[in-house]
Amino acid sequence: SPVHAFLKALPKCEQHIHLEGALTPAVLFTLARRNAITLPQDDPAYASPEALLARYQRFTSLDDFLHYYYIGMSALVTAGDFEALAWDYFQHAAADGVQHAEVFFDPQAHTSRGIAYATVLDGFTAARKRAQRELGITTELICCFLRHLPPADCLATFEHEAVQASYVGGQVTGIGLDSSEADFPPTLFEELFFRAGKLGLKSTAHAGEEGPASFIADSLDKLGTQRIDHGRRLTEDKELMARVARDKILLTTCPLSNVVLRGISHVREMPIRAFIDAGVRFSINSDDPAYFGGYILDNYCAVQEAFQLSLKDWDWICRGAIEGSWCAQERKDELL
Ligand code: ES4
Ligand code: ZN
Repeated sequence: SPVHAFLKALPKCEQHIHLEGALTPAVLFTLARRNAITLPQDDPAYASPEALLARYQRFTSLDDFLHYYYIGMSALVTAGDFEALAWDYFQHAAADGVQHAEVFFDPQAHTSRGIAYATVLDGFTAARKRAQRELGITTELICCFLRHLPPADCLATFEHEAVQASYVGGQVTGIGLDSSEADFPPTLFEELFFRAGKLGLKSTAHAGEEGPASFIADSLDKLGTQRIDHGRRLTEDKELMARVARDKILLTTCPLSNVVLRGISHVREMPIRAFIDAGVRFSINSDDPAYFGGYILDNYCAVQEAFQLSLKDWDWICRGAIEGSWCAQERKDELL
């Protein structure tokens, strides 16, 4: 349709995609077999890729999803596995009209099961180079920390020699904070974000996905993040909303994710109109495309179907996503 073609052609930036969330059931089963990884025998969801995909359509909460997400990534072992995963995502992104992608990964979920950080990084780095060369899309890597783990574990990972080298070497642009939100407030991670800031790293945190608006305020005030991932519950604090608009803080929203994980019951409940009216900058993203039934363009289409935005609205959304990106100014100028 003309609408689909219009949305596809928009110069999109994706800033909220977990590379491990691009692992499809089909690839998961292939890698598990190849790497001799045993999937849970006591959960019928692991009977087949089809059964697993069907289970993904019945998530009840963020934690229900995360359970499957962490099991899924246990099939990733070699640098080639990580490269193939990221390359698969970059191809989807390019096909959807993404020009620039800033992608998350969860090192602790790999190092905790004996996979070296260098293995993960080497795989992703190879895929990024190929994406630039063969697809013409630019990418940045954002190293996320798992907030359900003790802050001391997060600090230890941050200080690990190979991790520090990836910051100094410029392979990693910034840090993020993800996993289960409600019981793990941002204030637990002040030291981590302070140290990242001292190194000149950019930072962002998941906030206002399942947690309250105060987690958004604390991420900005106590962690010093430049962006907020999700941020859907910002509308619960109108004063904070005005400040986020004034300071041009980018929210990286994920409409289909929020519906699948039951934060809202329909995309119509996303505060898209409220954000536009208040001048709050936001981007539209896929989060975990293999788990939530859609890549970035599916999210753009769902938003358009729900809100019937104007050309001017879309131009403003895409402009905000470009301006809120962490790439060099010259690249932004190309995209604008
Ligand atoms: C995530 Cl949807 C979501 N929320 C928090 N952490 C995550 N990690 C991967 N997907
Ligand atoms: Zn996320």
